[in-house]
Amino acid sequence: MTPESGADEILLTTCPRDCYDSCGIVVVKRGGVVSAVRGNPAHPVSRGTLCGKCSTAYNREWRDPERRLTQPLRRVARKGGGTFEPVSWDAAISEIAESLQRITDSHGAASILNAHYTGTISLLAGIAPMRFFNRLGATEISPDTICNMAGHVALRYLYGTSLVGFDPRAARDAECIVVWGANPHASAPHAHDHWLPEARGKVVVIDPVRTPTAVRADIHLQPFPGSDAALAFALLHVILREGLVDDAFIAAHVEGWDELRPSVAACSLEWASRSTGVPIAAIEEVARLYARGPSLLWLGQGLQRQTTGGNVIRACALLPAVTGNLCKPGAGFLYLNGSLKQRGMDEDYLSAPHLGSGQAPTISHMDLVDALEDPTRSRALFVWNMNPLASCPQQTRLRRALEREDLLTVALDLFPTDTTQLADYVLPAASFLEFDDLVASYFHLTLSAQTKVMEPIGDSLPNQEIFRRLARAMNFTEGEFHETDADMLATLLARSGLPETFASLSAKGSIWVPTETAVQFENRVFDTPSGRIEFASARAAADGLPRIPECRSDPRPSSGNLRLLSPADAWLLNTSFGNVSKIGKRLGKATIALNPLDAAERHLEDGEAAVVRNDFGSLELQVLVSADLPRGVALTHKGRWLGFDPAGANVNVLNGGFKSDMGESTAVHSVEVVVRRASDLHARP
Ligand SMILES: Nc1nc2c(c(=O)[nH]1)N[C@H]1C(S)=C(S)[C@@H](COP(=O)(O)OP(=O)(O)OC[C@H]3O[C@@H](n4cnc5c(=O)[nH]c(N)nc54)[C@H](O)[C@@H]3O)O[C@H]1N2
Ligand SMILES: Nc1nc2c(c(=O)[nH]1)N[C@H]1C(S)=C(S)[C@@H](COP(=O)(O)OP(=O)(O)OC[C@H]3O[C@@H](n4cnc5c(=O)[nH]c(N)nc54)[C@H](O)[C@@H]3O)O[C@H]1N2
Ligand code: SF4
Ligand SMILES: [Mo]
Repeated sequence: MTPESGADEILLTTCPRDCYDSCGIVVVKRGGVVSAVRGNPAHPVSRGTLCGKCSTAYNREWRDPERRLTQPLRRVARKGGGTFEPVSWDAAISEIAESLQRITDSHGAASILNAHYTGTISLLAGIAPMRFFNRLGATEISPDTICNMAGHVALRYLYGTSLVGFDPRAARDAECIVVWGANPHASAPHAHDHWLPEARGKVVVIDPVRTPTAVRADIHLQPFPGSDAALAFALLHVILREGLVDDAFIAAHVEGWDELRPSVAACSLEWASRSTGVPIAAIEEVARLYARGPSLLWLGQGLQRQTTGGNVIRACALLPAVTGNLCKPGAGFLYLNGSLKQRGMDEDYLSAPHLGSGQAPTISHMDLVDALEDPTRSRALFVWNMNPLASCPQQTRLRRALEREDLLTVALDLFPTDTTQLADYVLPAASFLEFDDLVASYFHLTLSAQTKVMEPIGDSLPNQEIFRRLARAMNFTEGEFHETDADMLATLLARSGLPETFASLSAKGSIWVPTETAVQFENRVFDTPSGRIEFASARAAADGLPRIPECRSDPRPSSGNLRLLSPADAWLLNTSFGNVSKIGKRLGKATIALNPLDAAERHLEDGEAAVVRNDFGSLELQVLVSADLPRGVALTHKGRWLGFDPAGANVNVLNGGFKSDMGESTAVHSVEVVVRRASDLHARP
């Protein structure tokens, strides 16, 4: 790349946030110092621009030693008091190792909880720490249960995998793209800006909220949250009635159509329209368009964060197989392209499950607070790549549980967060700009280099190095704990069969794997017990679930209640960037959007303060009256930091942690609340 004026070096790297886009980045260095982090014009996704949040944060707080954690810290005084003293790495590591040994001897390693998620999705920093936890035998807080586990389980019953979706490049052959329960405007900004507008087919968005992506779509269906299985069955009903079923595809690849067909035939369009709020004519139009195909179906993660989210995904995912929109160009469905194998990456090599006994327990994030409240179940908690106090349910109880003086909490982060405030040891993690790694996008089929462009700030270290040091301090002698980052990157790439070294990949930024557009399930092999697509699943039945997806809809909220959605905010990435001043100014006060009739019924006006509450907590939010929402639905966003709210809480103070029907996964979009004028409540004696 040609250096721009005044730049003495230009480096390519990749954004490793938990985002569909995995943008390519250009880093400009002047006088040996990073002077700008921006989009790589040559990158097929970012095309020269990063999203607003990253271009803001990466050029400010993320490189600011005054804002980052720079030294290991040890708590002094009361737990949660937020007073820490700096300690050396050696002292921190040896003290933590000694405590872990003591806990293992007295209570067993299963009483050490490992809570982590996707603060970074780069491979070494995201996965290699699992070597330590597998060897230790700690209890893992099942990562995906905070996000998307219901959908994974549902798709595994049906197709045998949730991790191999359509290749987005297939859009060039698609006549129709359905975006169902995803909001790329916020969660995949470049898919919103480029991929969808450039698609030649018609775009259908199915979302209770009239999102900016829905506004731009050719057709927007606006179902009530949790009613999507009814909508899917109604679409199937039209497809069956009008002879649009692909019988040949079903005969060749599907188990259980005969079992399912009666409930499809019996699904009344009048009932479905009443349950979902979607007009019959719109259901018919989308059914015909989708069935004609070739069609792509993007199943978003918002779709399954419901008490019946597993059934919803199972029902929606019937569509590609019933209409034969699969195994051919321009067709398929996508939940996540999360298979690292597809990109040639050996995940087991990185996480080394063989180091454990194979019986390491896991528990759901929905049950984390129960485990933390019980000193017989939890003696220590590790938190890395995550800010659970802000992102997990049962916030009030969680805070109290984290205040337990007899719980050893070790938190790794780039910044002092709501969660690190409650830790015993806070360990400074290096940012993605400060070490080499690899990033595999979970949407586009890219493999990218995350290239070190500057030295770690202060004494910070990459996650994998912190756990390597802890492993050695605990006398874990296995070779895995002696491999350097460079060793691991070289091994990963050597095993991938790709003609790349880290240096060659870093020079390119990103490559496509495979080079040409992939056809989903091209070999027509499905990793289910029958080897076919299982509409009827004996495995689901054995797990206590219905054998076939059910035509049903969540009941509407009880009288006076609203269903509260809290999806991704365009200016936050989960909780990341909640501490970025410029973004905070832009975000302003946290809002709750209400349909004009719901607002009027509560005598609430735009801009007024509302108290939002339920059995789990209460939160003051500013009312935003918006015709973009159906009646009965309220909208706020996830990711605010508690420390920036006058009451020290965010939306998860309202989340009771109810589970979805599959995978013990979050049902956060099923939360119900009562909304009232704050002034009425304050006026009360
Ligand atoms: N109400 C509500 N709550 C939700 C959701 C919702 O829709 N509504 N969504 C849920 C979903 S989908 C998810 S995925 C979770 C996400 O919840 P979290 O995983 O808690 O959110 P993140 O912001 O991704 O947390 C990442 C933390 O990792 C830190 N980090 C970044 N890079 C590194 C690194 O290299 N090393 C270390 N050690 N730390 C790093 C960041 O500074 C940040 O503090 O939230 C869930 N919570
Ligand atoms: N800017 C930004 N980008 C992000 C994130 C972020 O926090 N901020 N988070 C990242 C993470 S961890 C994840 S998991 C993804 C999530 O990104 P998405 O897959 O887009 O999921 P959500 O943002 O949870 O919700 C998407 C849409 O689902 C809709 N929805 C909610 N309930 C229902 C329902 O019952 N039916 C239907 N049809 N739609 C429903 C919501 O109104 C919302 O518009 O985004 C990633 N990208
Ligand atoms: S968060 Fe997403 S859109 Fe923003 S720079 Fe990173 S990958 Fe790109
Ligand atoms: Mo997520």
